[in-house]
Amino acid sequence: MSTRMNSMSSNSSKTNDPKAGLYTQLGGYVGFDSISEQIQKKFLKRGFHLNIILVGKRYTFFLLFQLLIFLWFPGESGMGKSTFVNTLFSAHLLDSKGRTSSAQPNRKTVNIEPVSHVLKENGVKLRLTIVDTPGYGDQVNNERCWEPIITYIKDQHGAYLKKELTATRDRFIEDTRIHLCLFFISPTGHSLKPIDILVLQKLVEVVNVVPVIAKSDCLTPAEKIAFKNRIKTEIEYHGINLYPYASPEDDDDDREINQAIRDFLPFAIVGSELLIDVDGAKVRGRKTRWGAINVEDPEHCEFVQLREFITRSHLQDLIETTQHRHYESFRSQQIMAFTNASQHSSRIARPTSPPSHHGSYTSLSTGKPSSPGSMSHHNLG
Ligand SMILES: Nc1nc2c(ncn2[C@@H]2O[C@H](COP(=O)(O)OP(=O)(O)O)[C@@H](O)[C@H]2O)c(=O)[nH]1
Ligand SMILES: [Mg+2]
Repeated sequence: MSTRMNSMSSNSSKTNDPKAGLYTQLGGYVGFDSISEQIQKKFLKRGFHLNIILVGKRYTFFLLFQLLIFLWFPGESGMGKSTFVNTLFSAHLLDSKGRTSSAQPNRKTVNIEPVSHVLKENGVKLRLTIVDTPGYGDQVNNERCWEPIITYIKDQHGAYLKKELTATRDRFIEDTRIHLCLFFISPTGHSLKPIDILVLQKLVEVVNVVPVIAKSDCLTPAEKIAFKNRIKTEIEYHGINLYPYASPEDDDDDREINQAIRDFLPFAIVGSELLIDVDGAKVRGRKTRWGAINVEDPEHCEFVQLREFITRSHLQDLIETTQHRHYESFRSQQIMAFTNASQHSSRIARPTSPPSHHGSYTSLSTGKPSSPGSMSHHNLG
């Protein structure tokens, strides 16, 4: 406290800072500089919600011998989504659908499956929900194959809006809105498929999307660079707006960090829950016929940079951007549609009492308000 006190000026006078406007100097220590500690204490008590959705195309086999294996053991080969999340949070959160023996077929994720865990690190409580999705694009007709995923994301916005609009709303609304979509790209070494582009275009409208090249150990370093550059070119060509976004609030440091992240996109990753022996040290990695892959070695893959970005530098920004960008746009669309619908119906038949703005919900396609219980987002956006 004495250092704080010493830093105070004894005179109460006014100085003019061109940036911050008029400052009034304090005559003694007041104590409101502890607000950051108070906020921290409150936040720590409450904990954080982080919701991540995993999206990927069905893993396609691209080498002849892999095609033969596929014919022998038909089924979906996972993209490594579950393994990657377990690697990222250094905990077994999701079961791998991979084979445990060569005679077993791979199991498939058939439904959108949210799984929640509470994680604790140095007193910080994180309620993490991972939403696994079935691989898109493996039907005969892939028209609108993104719809279940987009509907799920919008449903979470709708549920939050519904709770926000109730007359006696909870002090803390349980947040199931998706803060991050990890988009897994098959390590084919070719380029994105038209279906990948379409799904990406739909996703970036509603959620923060970070693309990753799954199982990048399947590519040689040269293939990886070429594949990455092709993906970057396509993303730029199609104007796909990935996270992180530029913000007017960014200072030079933010701009520099965000540019470094954009240069990495899509992150070439490898996942593994196994500890292997490398030069006498136990590391998380994969042992192959050609050697060992250390997941945490930046020479081997970009896992460390992605983890730094998601958990250490941008966790709060992912949550805030979901609120300010994606949820706000959903909310304003809903409220505008509701206003239009109620104006339209009042022109047709003048109601005896004004419609309640609490808890009702508007279907954008029909323009008719529906009750919260019948809320559905199939027609939205
Ligand atoms: N080569 C390689 N295999 C991986 C990697 N990540 C996971 N796998 C394997 O791929 C199979 C499917 O993994 P899983 O995480 O269940 O995929 P999901 O179905 O997309 O969730 C398992 O046998 C994993 O061991 C990786 O980075 N590289
Ligand atoms: Mg899985």
